Amino acid sequence: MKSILQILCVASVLASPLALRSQDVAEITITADKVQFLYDVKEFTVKPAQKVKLTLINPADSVTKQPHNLLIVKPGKDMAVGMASNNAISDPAFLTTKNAIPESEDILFHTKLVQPGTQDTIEFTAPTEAGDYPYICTYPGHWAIMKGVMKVTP
Ligand SMILES: [Cu+2]
Repeated sequence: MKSILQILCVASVLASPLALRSQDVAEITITADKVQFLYDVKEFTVKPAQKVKLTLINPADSVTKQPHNLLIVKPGKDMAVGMASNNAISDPAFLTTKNAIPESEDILFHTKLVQPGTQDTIEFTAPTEAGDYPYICTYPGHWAIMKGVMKVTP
């Protein structure tokens, strides 16, 4: 009888032949801090045009009950999109049906507004252009510190 370890080794070799590795889906999981407005992952790297599966987890917290989202924006546009979210707070639908996503052409990909104790997974194709793509939470007031960078590197 084969050991579990042997089976796992065989399975991982079969699942990721070297030649196909650049075509693999990048699976990224980012968890919001329970108390502070922070993501646990501040940076991740993908290849141009790589398929990406990104999950944002918002851990349950009965005290703060703080929702978060995650938006990936064009290089250098984190402040512009963040300011747009601050300005959108007067819209009554902003924190409900609009998922705290401001209207901006600088937003490339985004999760929904993730309530405590839930998560959201999005799938997208990374930009073809190499660069540093900021990601931010646009719940009003969070974007200045709740941020990270998706590096697209050949
Ligand atoms: Cu947030």
